[in-house]
Amino acid sequence: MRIEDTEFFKGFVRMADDGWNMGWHERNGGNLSYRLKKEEVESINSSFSCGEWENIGVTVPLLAEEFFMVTGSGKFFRNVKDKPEDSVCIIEIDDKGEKYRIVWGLINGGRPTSELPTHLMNHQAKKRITNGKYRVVYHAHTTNIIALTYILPLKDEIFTRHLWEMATECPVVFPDGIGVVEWMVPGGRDIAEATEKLMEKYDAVVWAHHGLFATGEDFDLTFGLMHTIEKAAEILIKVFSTRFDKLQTIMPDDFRRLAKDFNVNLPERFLQ
Ligand code: 2HA
Ligand code: ZN
Repeated sequence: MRIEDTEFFKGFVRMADDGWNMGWHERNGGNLSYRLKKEEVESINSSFSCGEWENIGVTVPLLAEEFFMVTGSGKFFRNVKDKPEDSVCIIEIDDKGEKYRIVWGLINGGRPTSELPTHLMNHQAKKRITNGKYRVVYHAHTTNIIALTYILPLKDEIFTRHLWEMATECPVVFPDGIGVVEWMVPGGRDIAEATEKLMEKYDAVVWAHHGLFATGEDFDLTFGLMHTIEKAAEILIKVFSTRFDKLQTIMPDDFRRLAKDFNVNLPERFLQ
């Protein structure tokens, strides 16, 4: 079977395009991953061609020998629909959960999403807790959730309660609440571990001044959770009418740490 003709592939591409159309994926912002079912792998593995094994950066033994479809690092959600073979890939995890290799996609080169450690640690936690039911992890730069991280205390209880108040369906859609991670350098093990810890309790975790992670059983439920939370945040922003001062923000030293990790030059005159 052609990979492009499978239901999971079509669902993945449609979800990426929906996210783009929501305005949550400026430039290369955001990332998406899906854990394939055994029968899905068997239906397509004749078209695999295996790359080199690479370190994941975290260890995920519970995901040994699993396959994931993931967006590529530096790739734009805007292009997934028209150029999926350039924008996404399928990866295989090794038998120890320490390495991955690309088996399909990213035909013009590249790597899986820079947030692969967070995606895989979230998948590992959810696979364990839900007995394998959850298969999707989604990260988006949701405008109104990000705005709220400048004006609300960064506490699970406060974010959850405010968002629950914004629409009656909210406590029904996310009864366990949502978690909040304070500002951290993205892309590494520390933020992956902090997020995973909260994903043991919640299906969605806010990254302060950055975006939101959502997890779920399938594409519909995961996209729906992201959409519901972001819509509640939009209502709250409208209610507040932006009358607060910022309670916290990204600090000069944080920008300096970011510059170091991401190898960019941020002139000091902007950081005084
Ligand atoms: O560039 O969203 O968090 C992808 C991201 C990093
Ligand atoms: Zn991001």
